[in-house]
Amino acid sequence: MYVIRSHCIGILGAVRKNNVFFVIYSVKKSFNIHVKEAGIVQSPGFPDTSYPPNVYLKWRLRADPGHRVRLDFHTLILEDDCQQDFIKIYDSLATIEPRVLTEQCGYPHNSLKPESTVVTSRSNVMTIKFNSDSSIVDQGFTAEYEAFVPDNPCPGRFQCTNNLCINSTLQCDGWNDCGDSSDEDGCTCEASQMKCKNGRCKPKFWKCDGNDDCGDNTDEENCVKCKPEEFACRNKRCISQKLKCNGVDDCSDGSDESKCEKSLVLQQCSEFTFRCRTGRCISKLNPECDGEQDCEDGSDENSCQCGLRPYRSSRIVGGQASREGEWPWQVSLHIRGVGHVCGASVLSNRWLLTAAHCVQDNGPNKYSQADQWEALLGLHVQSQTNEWTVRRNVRRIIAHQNYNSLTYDNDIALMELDTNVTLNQNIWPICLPSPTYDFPAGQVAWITGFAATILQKAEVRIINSTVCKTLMDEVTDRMLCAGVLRGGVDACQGDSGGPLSVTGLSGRAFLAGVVSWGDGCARRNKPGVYTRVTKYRSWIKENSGV
Ligand code: 4AZ
Repeated sequence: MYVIRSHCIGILGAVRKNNVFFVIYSVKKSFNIHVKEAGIVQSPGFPDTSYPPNVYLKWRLRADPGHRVRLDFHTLILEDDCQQDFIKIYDSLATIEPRVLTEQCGYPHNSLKPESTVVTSRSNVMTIKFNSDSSIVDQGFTAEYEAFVPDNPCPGRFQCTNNLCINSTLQCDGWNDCGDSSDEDGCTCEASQMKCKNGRCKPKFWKCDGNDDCGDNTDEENCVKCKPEEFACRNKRCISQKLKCNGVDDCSDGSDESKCEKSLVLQQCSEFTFRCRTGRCISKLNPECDGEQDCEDGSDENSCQCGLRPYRSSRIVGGQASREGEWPWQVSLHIRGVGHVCGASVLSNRWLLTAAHCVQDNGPNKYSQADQWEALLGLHVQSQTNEWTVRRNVRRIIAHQNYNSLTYDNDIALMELDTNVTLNQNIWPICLPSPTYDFPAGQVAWITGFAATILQKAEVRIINSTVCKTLMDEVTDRMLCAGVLRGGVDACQGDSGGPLSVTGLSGRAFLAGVVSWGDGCARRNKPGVYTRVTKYRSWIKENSGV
């Protein structure tokens, strides 16, 4: 829905000067549109590139007499300063201030799909004016317009309080489709739903999944069977709160001592403890590369040249396009003569990690052969290499021996480059989590990929495995689900093999998953499924030495 291609308008001249190519924009254009049914307006360049500086565009939308015009913004990513870059919407033909319906600028935080902004005219004419200044450029906007008859604004559909029309089946389904929640007010919950204290209905399987789905946290209350004065161990035992952080492993899995000031060296290891190189285990949760030495031998802080962006660039681009150098472990894997096919992550100056399904032969395509591949590291925009970009041939591909092409179990593969790369500000390894690293449900994670020309990023959340198993077919313990259950944000085909990055408390990024599979892309209640990297820590070490 977001990938609506636009033609580039407004290039007035291209000048070559000292071998630098300048494109000069200066545009003033008006469009007259007769609104019969629905259509789309969008800023030039959207969604692939930034909108140009110094544009002034005007769309005049005119519906038949007796109708009104409705404008629904799907994406809005403009400079955050309404003085310079803005959209103004007027009711009627003349763009005079008393006729202004609204002014829009800035962008909603970290969201690929902003809450809809709906504007309706009082007459049958609406004028949209878009201005941009000469300086910073953001991604732009896309808005859908339609004409309606005022006494029947949403024929066959549900009318939200904010005047948006939505499909009637979306009413009372637990999701805020209107943007103002009016489709979820006053609902009677179905058998498969639970009733929140605030009156909302939510799917029952969301109870106790670590996310506040109700909005008032009622779905997360009374989840643990421990009494209020008790502490819930990760192994499900209940112990007195008083025993927490008392220097004794009362849970016997270390979890009552895992988030304390001092880490404990434990008598016995468990699936929740960190194993130092000496073989002894410590109680601290996720101690690796957190800047503090917790193991006596310091092994929790060894091999920590990873996960921190070495330098940060200052260019600010809003929305889903990432900044240059923001994801220095992202790799674009190309098939010779074809181009980008899959993503991968940098593990070291010689090794990449990707998905096994990217490197399977497919009829005449011999994707399992190393000489078919080319790895592009430090890339920000496809087909635009610069001094930081490195192209390497692939020496060896090691796909997991137990990869199952039917279930996508063990969807993981290593790629060895033919020569080492020099790590730089745009090429940097991501940290590998130890087998017991905890990525709890509800934690924020980032997906990145080259599905569009500029490296895209999107914020998702780790999803509870039990919940995921009810939503997706055959999710094994070696898989991890992440996404936005409401839909609209997800990884997709060209992103396969790429990273699911999670930033730890230390600010370092850890590789939680490898983009693997899904039931379509960005569908409601169909999260993305990722290879759970913690399960492959020793396999990676044995096969690559990393
Ligand atoms: C794919 O075809 C693919 N929505 C990758 C990820 C997802 C779906 C499909 C997740 O490679």
